[in-house]
Amino acid sequence: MQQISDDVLREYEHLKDALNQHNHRYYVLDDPSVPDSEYDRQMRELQAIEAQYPGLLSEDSPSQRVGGKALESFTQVRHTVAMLSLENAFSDAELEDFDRRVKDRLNYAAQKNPTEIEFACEPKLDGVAVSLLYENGQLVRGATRGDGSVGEDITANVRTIKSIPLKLRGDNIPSLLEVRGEIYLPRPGFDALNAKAIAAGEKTFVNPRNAAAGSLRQLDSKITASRPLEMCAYSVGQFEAEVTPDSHTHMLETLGGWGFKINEHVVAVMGIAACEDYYSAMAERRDQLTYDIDGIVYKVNNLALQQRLGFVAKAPRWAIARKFPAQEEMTKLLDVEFQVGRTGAITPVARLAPVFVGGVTVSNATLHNGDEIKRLGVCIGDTVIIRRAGDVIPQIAKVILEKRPEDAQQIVFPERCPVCQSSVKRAEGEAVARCTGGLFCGAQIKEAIKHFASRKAMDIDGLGDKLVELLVDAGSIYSVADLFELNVDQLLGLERMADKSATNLTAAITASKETTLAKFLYSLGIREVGEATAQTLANNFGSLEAVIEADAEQLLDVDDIGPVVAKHIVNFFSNPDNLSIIQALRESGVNWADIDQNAQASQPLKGQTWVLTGGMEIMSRAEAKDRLQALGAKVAGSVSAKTSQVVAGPGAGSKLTKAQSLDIPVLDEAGFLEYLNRLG
Ligand code: 5U1
Repeated sequence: MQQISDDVLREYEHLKDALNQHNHRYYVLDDPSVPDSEYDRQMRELQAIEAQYPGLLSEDSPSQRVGGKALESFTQVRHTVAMLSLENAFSDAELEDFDRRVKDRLNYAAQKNPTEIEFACEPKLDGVAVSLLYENGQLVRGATRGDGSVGEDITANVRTIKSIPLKLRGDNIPSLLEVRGEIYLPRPGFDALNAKAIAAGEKTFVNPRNAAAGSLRQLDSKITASRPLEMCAYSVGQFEAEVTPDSHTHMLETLGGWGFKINEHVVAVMGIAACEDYYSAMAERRDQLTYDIDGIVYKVNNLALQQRLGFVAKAPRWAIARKFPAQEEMTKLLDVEFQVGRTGAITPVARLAPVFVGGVTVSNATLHNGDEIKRLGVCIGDTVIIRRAGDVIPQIAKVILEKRPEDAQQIVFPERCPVCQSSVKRAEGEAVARCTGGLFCGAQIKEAIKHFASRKAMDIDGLGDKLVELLVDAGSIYSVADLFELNVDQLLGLERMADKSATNLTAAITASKETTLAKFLYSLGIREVGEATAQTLANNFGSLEAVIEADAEQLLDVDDIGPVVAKHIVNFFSNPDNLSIIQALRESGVNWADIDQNAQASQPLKGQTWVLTGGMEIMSRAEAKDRLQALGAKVAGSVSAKTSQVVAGPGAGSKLTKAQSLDIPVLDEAGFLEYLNRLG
């Protein structure tokens, strides 16, 4: 037996605890406590000790998250407490029936002062149900649901999921605990996994649920370890403990204390009407979540009442799932059109038989590029699965080959621009094919003008997409500079343009001449130069002349500007056509105040990241963002431990809750305005 000194043992236990704590903060609380480099250093130290003293290695060591030897097959597991499924409700009326059944069964009508039932409401994550068994705080088994009575042993795989505690934390650790929950793949992880599969020429997953299920079904747990799966706990099976929570929400809090991730949107409400409000609120937020949910689960919150209600067949009488509209549906690909964008990019767009998916009727889906058409192997006439999840545009996730009709047609990518007939070229290493027509291409001209006039660019009120198309088609404008030459008579010649609208539009065009350097740079539509990069350029160079004169080296010196962006900027300003349009714009009176470079040096919010959430009543959100960026701050869309400050207005939701849980300072709008005033 190898001798191990007390010092080594102490250090080993200390490293294990510290790494478990970092994992918990990072994967469960979303609040990293140390930089990755420090985590890696401690992990290497732990592994060095384990290599030197193999006898020390235990299954709850954080080093064991990487996966082990591949299995031959999965063994079966019998669930001591059956894993139940849920009854579904598809309407408010069905939900109200559920409430009535619960009340009838509990004999509510006979009570003197019948109150409403308290329900726990929680999102129904779209993943794979699992059971995790802990004996004296140690994870000893992970199993799939299977048929509810018998599942498969996936212990080696669940060990690799970092939000699953290998050892319970905190006090009052139960002697036996079986936690039930959902293993799921957040959408960013799903997108990255599919992007990797596409790059490697492999098959992609249709949706995050299939990807999570496929990842858990791996006999080689190293593959599971490479997938960014997460797990949220939502109930318990076997339970022998000294603590006895009296409600479902209290049970979830207890599980959270033992180290499990609990969904951030769980709430308890009184009565079924409040459940319906919760459903509507979550349906609105569904697109903003970073993971797929397919409904809301309602549970009678009081555990004693749950017990009284019991089960029917395989479902509890005390719970129900109210489903959301499906995010995937089948439809037919009727045709493919090729659209030409502002930069000449040619995008194939699928025209579909209209289908209701993800809460809206969809009749178009992007096919991205020629590679995507090949990868999907899709033909016109095919039956396809459309997926619409989150804010993203609908996608064709899969072709159902068995349903391919005999007259299905191959999709041929055009060699000439469908608008101007110029040749179509694909630069080496790029997936996108582009029209080479530049400003001779009517489509590129229209898109460039639409972008120029858009709200975040020159913000020309009343100049919508349709009007731009009419103006270009009528030959009234050929470039953005022509906008400033437009007169009321020209506008009145257009379809359905009345006197008042024409006068308003010319006034709006004149008003847009007063702008900022950042907005002007953004409005030029330089490839890869979005709002944030335009602001960075304005902040760093101070004047348009300085940006035009900057060479690649000077651009690369600026934070956040990489070689590709620098190349596009240099190319844009070395094109004489672009320079003459800029000159014409300035001669028409487009102007801004250059940024004082000395003031730049003291940008008081440089290095800070701010998040704006909820409504704003005095200042618009766009204005608030501009002000913050001008003061040097980054404005981010989500709250993390790196956020410096949150501004929360009425209706702020999960971002505010997260900021509070991370102790990030929060200002309301009045406080924010006062703060800006103080900065001057
Ligand atoms: N959020 C949540 N999902 N889900 C699924 N809670 C929940 N509860 C379930 C299931 C099958 O079952 C319990 C009611 C036991």
